[in-house]
Amino acid sequence: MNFTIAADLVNLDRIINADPIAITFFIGYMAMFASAVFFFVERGSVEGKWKMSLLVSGLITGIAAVHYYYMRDFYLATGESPTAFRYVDWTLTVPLMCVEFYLLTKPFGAKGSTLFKLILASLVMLVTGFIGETSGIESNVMWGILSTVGYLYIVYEVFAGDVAKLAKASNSEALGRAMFLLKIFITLGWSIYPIGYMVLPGNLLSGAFEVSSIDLFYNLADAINKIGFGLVIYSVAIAETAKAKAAKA
Ligand SMILES: *C/C=C(C)/C=C/C=C(C)/C=C/C1=C(C)CCCC1(C)C
Repeated sequence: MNFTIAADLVNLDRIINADPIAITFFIGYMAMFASAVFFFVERGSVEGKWKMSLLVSGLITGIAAVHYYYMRDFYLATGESPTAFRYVDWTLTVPLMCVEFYLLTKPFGAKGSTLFKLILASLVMLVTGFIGETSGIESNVMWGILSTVGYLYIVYEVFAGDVAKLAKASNSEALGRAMFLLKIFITLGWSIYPIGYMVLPGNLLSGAFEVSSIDLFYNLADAINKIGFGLVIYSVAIAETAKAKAAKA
């Protein structure tokens, strides 16, 4: 008992005083948790089809909150990067982000096959990324390149493939606005992850940053992409709900 209290105090001391990575795990956990509560509660303020989009945003941030809880503890206990937790989190949440794209374009005719292609590409990206992070110095560049192929395929779908064509054909101002912002997330926001990956020993940025800073990159990127992405969808949902109400009145 006394032993765990002492260990907790040591951990708390690290969070408060010295360790920026521990701090970002701690803040990440709270921010994901608060966002999940927000998206779940706000489902009540939006109309019809938008409820499902907010539910998915709540699930993405809720799943991340649980993983951050464990990642923070793992990091504090071992001082090491919680790679396995990280990839379990992403394997659940990135396909859910693909579902968000699907839900946005579904009223304009998106097909299940588009969703399937997006999810498949994200799984290729994540499985090869995980192998790269755990396979060591000789091969992480090669696995990183394979993973980037999956990533670029998603970018292609959103900029020029099915998702882009449907968004264009929809003539919906709201969807156009959402797509514009989501494209920024998927290019700038998501590119923080491969940059973080490149600090691995033997990779392109190794030596430029400490290896442990990989979690700073990932934690920053997760906050931007999971919470920011959800907020974009939320703002479109609120605007569209107000429009629908005005049309009815
Ligand atoms: C909520 C989590 C998200 C949005 C995670 C996204 C992750 C990526 C876009 C990861 C991409 C990677 C590459 C493109 C190459 C190197 C390996 C990865 C997995 C870090």
